[in-house]
Order: sequence, then C-alpha cells, then structure tokens
Amino acid sequence: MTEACKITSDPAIQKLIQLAGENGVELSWDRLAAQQPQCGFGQLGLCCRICHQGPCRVDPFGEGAQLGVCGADADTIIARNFARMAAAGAASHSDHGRDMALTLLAAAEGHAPDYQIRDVRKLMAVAGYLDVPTKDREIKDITKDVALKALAQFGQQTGELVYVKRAPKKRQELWRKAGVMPRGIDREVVDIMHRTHMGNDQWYESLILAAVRAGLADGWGGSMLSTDITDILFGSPVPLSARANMGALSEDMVNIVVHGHEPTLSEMILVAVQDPEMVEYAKSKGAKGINLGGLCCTSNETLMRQGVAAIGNFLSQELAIATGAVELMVVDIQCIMQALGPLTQRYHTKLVTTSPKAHIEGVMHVEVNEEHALEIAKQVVKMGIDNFPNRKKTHIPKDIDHMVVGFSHEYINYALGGMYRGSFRPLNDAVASGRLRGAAGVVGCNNTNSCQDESHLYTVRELIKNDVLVVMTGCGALACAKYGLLTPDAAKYAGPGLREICETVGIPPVLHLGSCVDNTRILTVLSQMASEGGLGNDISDLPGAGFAPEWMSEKAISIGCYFAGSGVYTIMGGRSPIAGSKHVTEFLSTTLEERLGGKLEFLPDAQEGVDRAIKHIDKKRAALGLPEYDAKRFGQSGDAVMMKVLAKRDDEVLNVYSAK
Ligand code: BF8
Ligand code: SF4
Repeated sequence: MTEACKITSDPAIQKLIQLAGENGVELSWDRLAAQQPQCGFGQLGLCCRICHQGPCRVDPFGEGAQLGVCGADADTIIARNFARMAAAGAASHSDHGRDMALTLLAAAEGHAPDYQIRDVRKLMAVAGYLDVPTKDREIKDITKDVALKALAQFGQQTGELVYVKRAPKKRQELWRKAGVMPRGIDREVVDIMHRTHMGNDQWYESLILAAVRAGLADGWGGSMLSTDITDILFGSPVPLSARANMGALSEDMVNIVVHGHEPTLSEMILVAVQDPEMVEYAKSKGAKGINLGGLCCTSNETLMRQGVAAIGNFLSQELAIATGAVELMVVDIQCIMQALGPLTQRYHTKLVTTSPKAHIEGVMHVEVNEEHALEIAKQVVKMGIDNFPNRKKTHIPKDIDHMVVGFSHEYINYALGGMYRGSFRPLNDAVASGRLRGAAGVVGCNNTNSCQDESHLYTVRELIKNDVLVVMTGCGALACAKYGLLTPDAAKYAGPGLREICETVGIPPVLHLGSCVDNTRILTVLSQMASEGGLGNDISDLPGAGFAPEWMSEKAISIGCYFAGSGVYTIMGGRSPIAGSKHVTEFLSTTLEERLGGKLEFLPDAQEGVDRAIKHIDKKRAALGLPEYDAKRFGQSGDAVMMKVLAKRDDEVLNVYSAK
C-alpha cells in the first residue's frame, strides 16, 4: 500500500486508508498498484479495438507499426477514441436528463403521486424557453407540455436544439459556421457511434468536431434540461449551510448514504427518514434517529436543495463503508465502483442498487418506481434501520467542515442585482473595474492516478488569491467543501478585490453551483454575462477559464467539449488521452480557438494550468480594453489589515493540504 499522504489530501480518508490496510481491505489504490505497469499504448490513446481485426497499436516512437490493420493512423485512432468518450459522456448526462423529463411527465399525468411541482416560477421560465403556452392554463397541463417538449429534444432529427437560443447570438452563428450546431440529443450520440465504426470517418478534424457537437448537445441540451426539470420538481437551490466529510456520519443514529447522480429516489428517502414513524422505528432498534449523508453528485443534489451532509466525493465511497458506521448505502447511477459489492460483504453495510441501468452482481436491487416512490423509499430506509443492531465497532473520523451551497444562476442574479432588478451588471462591473480579475469554473472528479483533492485545492486557492471568482460543481465542489473553501469566511484566502465583493454581498469566493449536470448553470451564467454588455458580446470574450483538474469520467470529456465549444479556455488535469497525436492535440487547442474561440488542453501540472489560465484572462481583459489587473487597487477598506493577518495564519494550516 502506498503511503496515505501521497494518495489523498483528505485527513479523514488518510485515517480510513490506514485502518483498511490494517484490516487487509483492498481499495482502489491497491487495485491501481496491481494494474502497474499500465499499457503505454492505451495511456497515449493509441490502442484501437474498434473492429475484431485488432486490437491494433501504433508505436509513438516510430519503431513498431505505424498503422492499424485497416490503415488507420495515430490521429484517427486517437480522435475516434476521444469522440467515443465524448459520446458516452453526453449519453450518460443526457439519459439522466431524459429520466428527469419522464418523471416530470409521470407527475403531470398523475402517475407519480409523491412528486410535486416545487418551483412554479422555474416551470414558467422553462415553458417560455420551450415555447409552451402558459396563459390561462392549468399547471398540470403546462407541466405535461414542458415534459413532452423536453422529451422531443432527445429524438429530434433535424433543425437545432431549442436551448441553443440561450447562448449569445454570435456563438450560435459560430456553431452554424463551424458545423457543430447540435440537432437532436440522441442523434449526436448515435452520429458518433456510427462515424467511429470501422471504415467510416477517418479524418481527425471531422471526428473532433463531431465530439464537440455531441458535447454541445449535452451542455445546451440533455444536461441543461436535466438541471431545469430537477429544479422544477425539487426546487431551485438557494444558499443554505451544510456539513462536509466523514465526521457528519453519526455514532448513535442509523446512517444511510445516498450515492450516484439522480435525485429521484434520494429525495423520497429524505422524506422517508423524516417520517415520525420511521424515526420511532429507528429508536425501537436502539438508534437515536436516522442520519442521511451523500456521496458524489446525488450528494450535490440533496445537499444544495435540502442541506443533506456530503460525506465525501468519488474516492471517498469505499472508505465510507470502512468506517463500519454505514447501515445502508443506496446507489442510483454513475460513478459507483463495482468494488462496493464485495466490500460491503466484509462489513455490516447493506448495499442496494435502484436503477434499471445500474445493477451489480450479487447486490440487492430495489427498483425505483415513480408510481410508488415514497413507499419504496420507506422500504429501503427500513432495511437500513433493521441493520442497525448488526453494527459493530465504528471508526468515524472526526473530520468535518462547514459550507454554504446552492448558488443557482437565478440566485446569483438575485444576490448581485436584487429581487426586482436581478442582473449580472454588478458582476460585469466588478470584472470591468478590475476588482475581479475574471471568473473560472473548476469542476469534475477525483482520479486514483492523482492525489485526492490536491489539484482541486491548489487550483482554487491560487485562482481566488488572484481575484478570480470560482464557481464549482461535482466532486471538485465537494473536495473544496471539505477544506472550508465554500464558506464566506474563505474570503480571507481571496485577493483584495474578490474579498471586498464577498464581504459586501456575503458570498464565499468559491460558489457551489451543484452537480455535474449543473455545469449548465455555468453556461447560463457565462451567457448572461456576455449578453449583459460591457464584456464583449460572446462567451469567448469573457476573461475566464474552465478546469477539470482531477477528471476521470467520460462525462468530463463531454463537459470539456461543450465548454471549449462554447468559447471557454478549458484545462483538464492529469494524463492526456490524446497525447499520442500532435495533430489532435493542436486541433483541440489552436484550431478550435481559431474557429470557436475556446480550446481544450490537457495539462498534468496544476501550476502550469493556473498560470496559463491567468495569462489567458489577462489577454481577454486587454482585448476588451479593460484596465490592467492591479492587486493593490482594491481591498483597502474595512478590516483589510486584520484579514491579511488571518489569511497568513490560515495559509499555514491549509498549506498542509496544498499541492505546492
Ligand atoms: O458527475 S465529478 S466522479 S460523481 S463524473 Fe462522478 Fe466525476 Fe464525481 Fe458526479 Ni461528475
Ligand atoms: Fe485495427 Fe482498424 Fe480494426 Fe482499429 S478499426 S482495430 S485500427 S483494423
């Protein structure tokens, strides 16, 4: 076993890795070690398994074969692999969106009695985007039409996705000109599966453009619909405070952990655990009550709307079980390690799969069904309670932090501009004046190949120190939550201008915008900033950048494609999956920037990523004719001196977890 401190920054996970090692429990890091050496061809993206004449490998050093059996070269093989990752990512996000639309339809038609329309204002806004008439109509009829129109976006064959009109006009024109305007969501995914079949598209340029188009179908289609419909059903997030990390598990209550991405069942579980009958039942089994916690993006969903504690991100999932304190883990879709099955056999934890799309052999399956959602949720919760008497010795690390989450784009608008004059004008003005140097999105996963949370923390701390406002989603947001960066108090780590804004508005310098599908909230913020005026008229004019420092999933590639395709300089950390092709690497960077104003780069060094992003932000500021950023111009008001002293003290503490 590798030393814990080299594989995670999280002190709770360090302790639990140690404990697991003592108990001979195998974790993802052990399995990574067993995989060494990993295939060099695969690492560079140079392995093709598209047809059964292969696998074919192309030698990057020019000594072995330079072509696959069919004649495919390195560029084609790499671009095909990349496009297939983007397609799988777009499919996963979007299929999640489709399921949300189906739940909305079931609710409208009376087949999902436990679900209500919690945000009518959002329903009306979405009806507006989808051209659904609202005047003198009943909510249920509007809801049904919204659901049907949303579902039609998946199967649309020709034309343009409806939501592309939410992008700046100039951007839409660029998409049309570059041939990346998304048509139907499913169509773009199928298009890639077809064009990457043996003997089809064999030009890296058109393959990469298809990947960008599928990404855009995800970002401005499937994921954006998912965010909107989830808000309609469960409420648009507004800021609330919550707890983060393993310390939020309870020593004396039944611990139930929800994990995955879809909030459909977990929202019902939340209702079930608050049911007085359930609480009484838990007490009858010797527990003080029921404690709900979340992992990964199901956590982000329940966290930002209901304040359910986030006990960890992707690489924390196995260790939650190793605490011995989890009675029940309920998983839905995506990012669920198969290892959880055998792992729960070694502890008292019961594992339950709930999605028809995510079974694990040997694991109990209780399928979610909208018709009886709450009843099923209660059944599941009861299983957890019944398991409480089986609990043995627990090892819950005391590590816990606090956060303020739930900054929907609607709330940002309101916080900055007020309920009746909500606008992005104050944000644009702050950038224009130089109080804010720019803004950045930092999103994405943990990856066993890199130290858990380290690159997220480094990137975010450096950005806010440089007066760059950071918005976050997914496991990245949960990473920063564990180290207190999602609190207004974290303003002490920010540069003077950003700190001043945080103090005035009462927001953290790092804003939690939700789960991975909610990256679309970032697209909406960017689009509104571009339309507000004063910072150009397209997303690519804005002084900003995007990061996925510890990405691992195919969804992250789709996200990278839609951010770059939307005009954002996007930096992905870790190893490059396109490193084996100079042409593909250059195309995603230089050529894409020429055509679409955004670019995608893979940079293993977090420091280099931040340096390049800041240079890019300054270049954009200069192009807009804005004053050169000067850290000394702002932040002299109020308690600036005291904040400096505090920041220095806390810097010393936080440096323990920092990459550099
Ligand atoms: O969708 S950040 S590890 S949990 S893929 Fe998965 Fe990555 Fe986490 Fe959320 Ni997003
Ligand atoms: Fe080999 Fe070509 Fe088949 Fe790929 S598609 S496995 S390169 S023969």
